[in-house]
Amino acid sequence: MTVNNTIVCITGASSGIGKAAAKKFAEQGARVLLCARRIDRLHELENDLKKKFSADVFSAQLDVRNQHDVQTFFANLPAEWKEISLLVNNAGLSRGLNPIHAGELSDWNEMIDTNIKGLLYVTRAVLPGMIERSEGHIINIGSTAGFWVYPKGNVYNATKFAVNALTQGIKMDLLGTPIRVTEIDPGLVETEFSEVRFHGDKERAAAVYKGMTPLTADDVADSILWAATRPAHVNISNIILMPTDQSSPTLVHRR
Ligand code: NDP
Ligand code: 8X3
Repeated sequence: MTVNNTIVCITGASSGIGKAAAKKFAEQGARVLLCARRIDRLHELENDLKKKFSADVFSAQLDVRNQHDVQTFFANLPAEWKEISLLVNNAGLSRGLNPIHAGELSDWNEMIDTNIKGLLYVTRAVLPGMIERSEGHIINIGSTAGFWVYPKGNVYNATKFAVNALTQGIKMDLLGTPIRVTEIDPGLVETEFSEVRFHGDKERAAAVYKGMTPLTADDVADSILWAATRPAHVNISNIILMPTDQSSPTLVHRR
């Protein structure tokens, strides 16, 4: 299937995997609808995509945690941006790496509100249009953290296990429709992810990838594009991808 001229909505497009996916899809001629809280970054990306690929881009400031804003935003999209063919539920984050008895409740709430509830709000707003038009694809960004729990990963792990359950559940509920549902599950990817997890501690974030070669955001974007461009009768359920230097969340080869 081609994504040329189709509308691809990517949440969390201001950084990392979402930003790399926006580039990849724009390069393929998709019309990209980009959401994140940092609108200045989205405008920068929009200019870049327009210059490099003459892309059609719509940028929007959106906090996926805000149920009302999500509903209003998707309900009021301009007519020429309403028919979303591919939704990439990418917005997400981890906060903290503490044992459960020392966890920050605000960190827990932020992860649950973003990774689970945010994904649900956006999906609920976009899916009815896909069902009405009998076309569409939802790609959720899960994680290896949604397959294997690791020490101190607790709530982040739980949110990604939830994404995994929701991906399976959405696919079941859509059986009999042509809508495809996929989850992409990366291991270590060097983005702003660890800096966000450690509340801006760049040194601690850099140590996560020290002495090993992590995945890049571009590697993950490649697999998103690949899943999206299979023939219409092929539904890629999951793609688990890890760096060659990683064999489980806790087994990482460092030089
Ligand atoms: P980044 O921190 O680089 O990017 C996260 C993106 O999510 C940003 O664009 C951020 O935008 C957006 N975001 C966060 N909270 C919200 C919100 N409330 N509303 C809207 N957008 C939001 O990290 P990654 O690119 O690595 O992360 C992307 C996804 O990949 C996440 O779901 C993460 O869990 C997952 N993942 C990451 C891995 C890794 O090792 N890096 C591995 C496996 C999965 P803004 O702050 O502008 O709102
Ligand atoms: C991100 C990968 O292992 O840091 O989901 O949780 S990990």
